[in-house]
This record gives sequence, structure tokens and C-alpha cells, in this order.
Amino acid sequence: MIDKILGKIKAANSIIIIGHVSPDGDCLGCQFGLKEIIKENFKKEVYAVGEPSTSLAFMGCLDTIDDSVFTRSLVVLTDVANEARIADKRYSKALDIVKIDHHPYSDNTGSAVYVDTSVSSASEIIARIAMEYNLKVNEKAANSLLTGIITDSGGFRYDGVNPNTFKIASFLMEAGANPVELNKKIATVTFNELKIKGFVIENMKRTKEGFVYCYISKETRAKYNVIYEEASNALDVLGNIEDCPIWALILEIDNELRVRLRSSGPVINTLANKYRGGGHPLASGCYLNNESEIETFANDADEYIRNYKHIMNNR
Ligand SMILES: [Mn+2]
Repeated sequence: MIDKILGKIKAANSIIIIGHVSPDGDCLGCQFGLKEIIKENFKKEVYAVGEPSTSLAFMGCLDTIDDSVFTRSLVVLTDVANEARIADKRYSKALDIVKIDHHPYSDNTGSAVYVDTSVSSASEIIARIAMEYNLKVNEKAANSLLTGIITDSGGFRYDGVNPNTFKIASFLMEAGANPVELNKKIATVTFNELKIKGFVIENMKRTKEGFVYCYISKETRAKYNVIYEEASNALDVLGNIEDCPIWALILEIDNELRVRLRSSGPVINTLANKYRGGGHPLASGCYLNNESEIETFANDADEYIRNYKHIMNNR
């Protein structure tokens, strides 16, 4: 399948790389990494388009292109599981579509689709292709792809990290990636972002069984002078609390509440499904209609933990 995808890239006149909405480091890592690799090796007209990210601005700027570019291009989808998540809906106008991804519930959008769910990041797949096919990887590509690997693997800590992940990281370092500098940039937060993390620590709640959550209203965001993305990054302070296997950050957005839901054990995408959402077994998102629904949701999450403990205790 990789041969087929590379063949289509080599045959295309122009290429547009698209990731998912609300991009993370892996999404942008794939886009910038693959863009540089295509430019460097195949001398093609190539663009990376989608939504910008303020906290990842150090990774580079996405391209702005006209609708007419789509109708003469091949679209490469990277790190995006399903059609609803594709960051630029004009993808459907393209001459042809291919996809490289690592999500467990990836759909089959495209005429050639390569999905490897065993790896922690899609950037690792792109880097592996470059390594195996002896493609030139410049410094920008190496830094982009290593950023993707570091962010999606939680700094080589999550499931899917294997000996090959380190071989690929080593290959990227030899190509000029600088993990020390990258980690500094990844870890940097704005002053106000840290302040709102303080708010979350101060105001988080815990249910009887150990569901931990915090609500950030629009007013709170305004008070701390943070944009939605900065507020939503505060989710990570709620993880890793002893005996609290499910946590959530609930953010007011437009006329509803967006729930960012995480778990260290209980499968939670079924919980998210009940509230207009879904996602991975341990990382999901959903929506609540208003503040008064938070308590119902918390009780539901509490019940999930109770059932989980029951199953674990009877093993
Ligand atoms: Mn990813």
C-alpha cells in the first residue's frame, strides 16, 4: 500500500496535505514533515493546509490556497480518522485522495489507505517510510516528525512505543532533529495558560468513585484572558491522580459545553456516545447542553468507574 501511495505522489502534479481539526503536534508534524520530504525528493508543488494552532506556532505556518488548486491536486490525508474530522472540507474536490493514519477507527476515505494502529503517532509512520525508502529528510522535516512522535507518545511513555520508535527517533536526530530544543518549545506555556491551570487545580471536583472534572465557563476564560485552546490544554493537570481513572475538562463554547474526556482504564467512548460524542477507548470528547447537565454526566462517569472497579475486583 505504501508503494501505491508513493506512486500516486510521484505521479501527481501538485499535492495537498490535510490533517484533522484542532491540530496537535502529530497532525502538524505529519503535514510539515511530509511536505518537506515531497519537496526535497520529488520536487513537487506541495501544500499543507488546515487549522492553525497557537501553542504549536513554532512548528510553522500552514498554506492558504485557492479552491482551484484542489481540482488539479492529489490530497494526502494524515493523522485523521474520519471525514468529519478532516480540517479542510475542500478535500472532496481533489483529483484523488490517499490516506496515512494510525487511529483505531479510521475510515476508508481515499483510493489508497494505509493505517497502522500499532504505532503511537502517524509521524512515526511517515518517518519510517522515509527511512525504508531512503528518502532525503531535511532538518525541518526531521524536527516536525520528531515533534509529532514526542507529543503523541507523551514523550515515549504511551502504548505503541516500541524499539522501532527509538530507531526512527535516532534516524531523525541524525537528520538534524534537536529533541532538547523541541522539548523546550513543546513544554513552553503562556503565563495566563499556567494561571488557568491553577484555576483548574483549585476548582476541580471529585465524585465518590473518582471521576475528576472541572468546568471552565466563557467568563472564567475572559477573566484569565486565555483563548479556548489555552484553556483546553489545562486538561492534562487532571490526569495521573491516584484512584481517579476518569477525568474531564468541561469548556463552555458557543451555546453548549464541550467535554474533553480521558481515562487510564475504563473504556469511555461508550460514555461519550451517550452525550453526542465519541472517540478512542481512553480519549474521547462529547457535548453537554448546559451547566445543569454536568451533574448528570458526573454521576454517569461515576457509575462507569464503579462498574470498572467491580470487573477488576472479580478478575
Ligand atoms: Mn496522531
